[in-house]
Amino acid sequence: MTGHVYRMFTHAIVRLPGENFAAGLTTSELGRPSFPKMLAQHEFYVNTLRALGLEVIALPAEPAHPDAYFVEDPAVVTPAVAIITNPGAAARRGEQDTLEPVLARYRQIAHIRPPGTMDGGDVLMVGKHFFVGISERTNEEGASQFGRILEEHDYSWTAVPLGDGLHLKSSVNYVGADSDGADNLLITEAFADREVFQSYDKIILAEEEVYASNTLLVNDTLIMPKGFPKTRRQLEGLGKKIVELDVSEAQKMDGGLTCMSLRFRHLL
Ligand code: CIR
Repeated sequence: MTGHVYRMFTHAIVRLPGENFAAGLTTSELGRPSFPKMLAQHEFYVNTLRALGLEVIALPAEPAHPDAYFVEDPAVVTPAVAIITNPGAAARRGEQDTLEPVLARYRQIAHIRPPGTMDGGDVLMVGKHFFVGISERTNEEGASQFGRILEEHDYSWTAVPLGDGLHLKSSVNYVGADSDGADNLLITEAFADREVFQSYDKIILAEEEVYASNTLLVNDTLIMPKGFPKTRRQLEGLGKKIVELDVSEAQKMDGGLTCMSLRFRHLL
């Protein structure tokens, strides 16, 4: 299949982690995260986005919502519309309220309404097609509402029941077109056989490196978590610039690179 001309991002929204970020939801058993380390890693992340040419809008922490710096979950930004979600975890509902006015400066707004739930971490955009994970956070109703909004804007979509993992993007991410123009997915072995991903080229993660699935493509640079040498070698085959970032503290909170920003192109 032909590769998509990658739409360059011009902006990113991030939110500072709050002092109480360790009170967020997590299933990981990687130990208690450190706030100073988290802040330093977050700052490095923001500086990396800036170095790649993005204007970064940094929102203040939300003390009532310790997971709110994972801004990817309460909203999904497409070129045509920003969709404000109804986050799947009760503790995260409300994070979207302070994000909406910021996004309204850049996009028409649509909403996922209860009983629909959705986390943006379940939404993978590949060109004009969207894969939507059905997970503990995103229910069928949330996915259908999202699908109807997409269809109004001429996007297509496919539901992907998850089984394993927190979000769809914990297992599969788009890592761009290779030199032949083929679109590539970085994907876990468990997902690689799924019919829905059949038409893509796939880079299959080593079992011990599945966390590296959460690699972020920004303007033809791949930002990957630090310390996954096999995945790095695999990604080098795509011929893109690669930057490794230490996100150990976000990982302890079940988050990663894609979760900590909302990237988009400002359409003038
Ligand atoms: C949560 O459980 O909701 C947060 N601690 C982690 C969210 C990570 N977000 C993402 O993968 N998009």
